[in-house]
Amino acid sequence: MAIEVKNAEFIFGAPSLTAIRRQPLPEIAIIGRSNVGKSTFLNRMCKRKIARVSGNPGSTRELNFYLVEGQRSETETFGIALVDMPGFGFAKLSKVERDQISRLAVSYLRQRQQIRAVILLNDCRRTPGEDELAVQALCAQEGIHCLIVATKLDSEKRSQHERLLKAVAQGYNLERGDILATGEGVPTDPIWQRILTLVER
Ligand SMILES: Nc1nc2c(ncn2[C@@H]2O[C@H](COP(=O)(O)OP(=O)(O)OP(=O)(O)O)[C@@H](O)[C@H]2O)c(=O)[nH]1
Ligand SMILES: [Mg+2]
Repeated sequence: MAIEVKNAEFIFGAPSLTAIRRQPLPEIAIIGRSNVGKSTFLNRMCKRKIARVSGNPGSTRELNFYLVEGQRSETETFGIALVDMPGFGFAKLSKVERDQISRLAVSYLRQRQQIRAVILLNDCRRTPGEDELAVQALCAQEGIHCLIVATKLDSEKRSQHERLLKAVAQGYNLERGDILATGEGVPTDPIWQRILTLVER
């Protein structure tokens, strides 16, 4: 049976570490460059428009927490929190603002007990930059699993997909099979399967 999302809703936004509320569910953080498709990814995973997708990059300055509940088999349910993080590398923000955002992200990743994994989104047409590699390194240092998901796959011809995904994987020093992809019309089930495996560890 395919994984089915039964309920998904915004629970709270946190502009600072102290504003992050207690909540009992395991958390999966969605992180990546501004405009990479984090909010779209969250909506696609939940099959609902719950996160705001903006044509205005850099508009998310908070950690936004979403409760996601569903059915993973006839008999088993699941509940997790997906955390939409502010995008990094947005050039139009001031250095002070960018530093604030990255401090918030780093301290959340370092200090939050129930974080189970990071989903690091990477445009399928780009190889990772310094910021993406810094997130991968931070996760390794903190012992947090970092799953790379290549975004906007639908914007490229099918004949190019494997070449692009191999290049993205290589940029992270990974194998093609280590990374997953998303885009319009790309099934979300393999990503859900991976997320639920990571939550169970
Ligand atoms: N073709 C295509 N476009 C996408 C996809 N995902 C996102 N986009 C477009 O990319 C732009 C940014 O999408 P968002 O989901 O808002 O990106 P974000 O990473 O949340 O951006 P910030 O919150 O500003 O960091 C929007 O114009 C989306 O429509 C995708 O899978 N395919
Ligand atoms: Mg967003």
